[in-house]
Amino acid sequence: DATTTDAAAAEANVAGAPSAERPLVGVIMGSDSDLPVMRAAADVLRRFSVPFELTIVSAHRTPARLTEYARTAAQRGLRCIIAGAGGAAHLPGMVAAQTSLPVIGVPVKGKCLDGVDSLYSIVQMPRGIPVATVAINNNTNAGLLAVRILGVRDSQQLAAMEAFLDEQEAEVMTKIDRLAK
Ligand code: RP5
Repeated sequence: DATTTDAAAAEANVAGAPSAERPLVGVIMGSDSDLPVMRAAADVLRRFSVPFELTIVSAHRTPARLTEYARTAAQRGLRCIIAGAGGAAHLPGMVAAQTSLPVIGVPVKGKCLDGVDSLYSIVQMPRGIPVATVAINNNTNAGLLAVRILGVRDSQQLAAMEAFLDEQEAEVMTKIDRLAK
């Protein structure tokens, strides 16, 4: 149907050419309407040459798919999962409940309540099932946190993250210099 076609087109657009390598990060979202916001995570992963997969998994509309995705994630080689959702955002928590991989939750800002509903749904996980929650719509930080998680076991990724921090600092220093002139 039209929704599926739109989602597939948008997904292909975000994911770019399929990676020949096995994905290390799973980027999932509750709906294709989250795609414009989730794009930033894909951009960061691409920048750090991290193989990733990107797809739609809805906690409410495709609960069986959610279980299948979460329960097979580790054995498929994923090292962490970025899960974005809006509204009553159960996706990250329900994924974290069914995998031992680290899960990064992205509260997506919907049409109501400025995204505070999503933020509270994701950040207020009960004891025992952690979800590392980033700021509302902050997929850049979700991507960067995923790279840092990979950096624990991958010295190249660690070095790439250190270079990124240096670059960021240099950019600010240039602006400070410019302002002083
Ligand atoms: C959530 O419901 C999705 O993550 C999305 O942010 C929100 C609205 O979904 P649509 O009605 O746009 O499909 O599950």
